[in-house]
Amino acid sequence: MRQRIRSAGRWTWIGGLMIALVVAGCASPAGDAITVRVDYSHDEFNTQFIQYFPDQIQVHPGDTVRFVQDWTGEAHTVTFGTAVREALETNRPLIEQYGHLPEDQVPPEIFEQFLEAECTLPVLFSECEGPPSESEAAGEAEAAGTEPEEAFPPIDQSIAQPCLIEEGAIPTDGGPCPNQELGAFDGTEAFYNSGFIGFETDRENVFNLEVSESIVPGVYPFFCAVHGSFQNGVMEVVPADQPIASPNEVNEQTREELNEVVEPFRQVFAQAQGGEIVMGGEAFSGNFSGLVDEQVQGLLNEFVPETITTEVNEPVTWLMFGPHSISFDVPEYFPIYDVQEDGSVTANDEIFAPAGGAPEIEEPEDPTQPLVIDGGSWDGSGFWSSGVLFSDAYVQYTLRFSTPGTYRYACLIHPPMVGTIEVSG
Ligand SMILES: [Cu+2]
Repeated sequence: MRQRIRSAGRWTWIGGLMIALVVAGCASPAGDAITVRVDYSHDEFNTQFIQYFPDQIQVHPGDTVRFVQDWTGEAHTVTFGTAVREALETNRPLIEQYGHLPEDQVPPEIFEQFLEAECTLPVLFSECEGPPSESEAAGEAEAAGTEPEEAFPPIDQSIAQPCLIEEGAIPTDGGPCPNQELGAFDGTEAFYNSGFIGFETDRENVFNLEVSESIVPGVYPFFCAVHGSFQNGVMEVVPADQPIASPNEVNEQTREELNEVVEPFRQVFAQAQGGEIVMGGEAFSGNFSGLVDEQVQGLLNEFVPETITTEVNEPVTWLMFGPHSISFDVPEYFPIYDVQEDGSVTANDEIFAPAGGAPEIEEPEDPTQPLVIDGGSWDGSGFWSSGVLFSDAYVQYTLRFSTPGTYRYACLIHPPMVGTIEVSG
């Protein structure tokens, strides 16, 4: 399934995806390394942010930068290289200037300029036509009928796994990169990709970037090859004899930036707990499955209220903002992605499809219209899932329960996102 997801009113692409993979721990944390946070889950409510915090850092040659990712269900990479540099240098200022606007308010020539650059970037689920970033293997497999129509496209292994291309083009065959030993980053590499930062803990998933002693001072942009140039940052290498911000000062800046992006979510969360939110001038009330805010490049991943009480065969309706599923009796181990013994990263197609008798998802012809689905009834036993649903507007999903009981449910692409239904007879 390929989704164009306009998150929180921004013209970006967020492959609504999640990864549950375990990789061996990286090198031990460098003592005085600068830390960049990748994504962020707030401690008062679960969130995800398709951003780096901070998105501008200064380092010295020979430094190590710790990229530390919170586990929100989303996969991210840290990707540098001369092959991606130009596109990032074009798009970063465009995003800074226009990124907060809804797509239809961005001047068409700007949008075109953005797309042209974006389409030269290797991005996991690109919507650009043809190479380089589209996995050609996906199209071929579909054409040959070897993949079910709704299956997740194959994962491009040169994005999912570490990849170093010293010179020349980035592979587009979907296979693993011949060289996965990154070594220190010297700034001359064509493609220098961390691969998916693997799951270790909720808070401490680390990619250590070693900056080479021999790197030429200057500006090195980077981005996430899962989410495209909207998730970007810049590392400035400063000569060793010039001062830069200390790791503590960087952390303080990070904290400030996080507080800033969380604040609008705090407000919409409080509204939802009160039973009503206002989005784009429209009021919505009821049960919420995920929340967004127009100002924020991110998602608030909570079911609100956390517990819903209902009666047998009474309809329960959720309003869903952002991509989510409503899933009962979830198998204990149900990763979105898995790492195979040979290191290849594979997707679990079952995550995205309806299960247990839930209706097939028909995407609306006009993606700006809400997606309204009657999920029927669940009898309280066996894995049941709405499938992962998304609409640019919102999804309205209704389900009934034919058996009294207390049921836990979850969103399959956002691991911390869980709720309870109490059904009385
Ligand atoms: Cu979710």
